[in-house]
Amino acid sequence: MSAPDTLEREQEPADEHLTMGIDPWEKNWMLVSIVLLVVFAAAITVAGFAAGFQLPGEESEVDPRTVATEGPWAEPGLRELGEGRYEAYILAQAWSFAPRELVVPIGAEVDIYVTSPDLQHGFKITDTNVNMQIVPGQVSKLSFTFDEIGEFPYICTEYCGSAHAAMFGTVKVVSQADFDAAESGATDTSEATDTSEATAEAQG
Ligand SMILES: [Cu+2]
Repeated sequence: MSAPDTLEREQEPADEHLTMGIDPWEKNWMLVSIVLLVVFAAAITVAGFAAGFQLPGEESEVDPRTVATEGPWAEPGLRELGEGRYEAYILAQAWSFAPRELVVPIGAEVDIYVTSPDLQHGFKITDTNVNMQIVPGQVSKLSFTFDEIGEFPYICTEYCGSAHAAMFGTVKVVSQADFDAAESGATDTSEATDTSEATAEAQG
């Protein structure tokens, strides 16, 4: 046996250690990679479906030049869709949110649509998992159910210029009675039926 022949043989793994021609170490790495892929897929599934984490959906594209004057963002705010269901249109612009305040009744399931006519912004509602990137020309949408009474500030989370820190607003989650009272107070102050007590409370 010549010397070069011996060297060549030592570099090859011994045939008895191979499974289907695969080195055991390589097989282990393949197994680890497959397990990791399964773990990642499970994590994304749990986050997306059980924990409600969603990417900002590209619901539709809008023209950033006209979005502030035409369409639903021309009159930003909350609109009722049905029993306990609402939609909120919010415009993020340098350096404010329109509207500044969103009053919702407890238990309200709100579809939140945010867009920007100018720069890239962020939209995060404190103490919730609502956290979106706002890009001009794109609509970012998330749904959230407000089931706790209180004030939840929303802020811009992407630096957008000198007054970025002044860019904030508040979601006020109130009782159904307070919400009804505020609504009827805004439209008809003379209304006094079964909500009269709540109305008096709200006005007092
Ligand atoms: Cu900002």
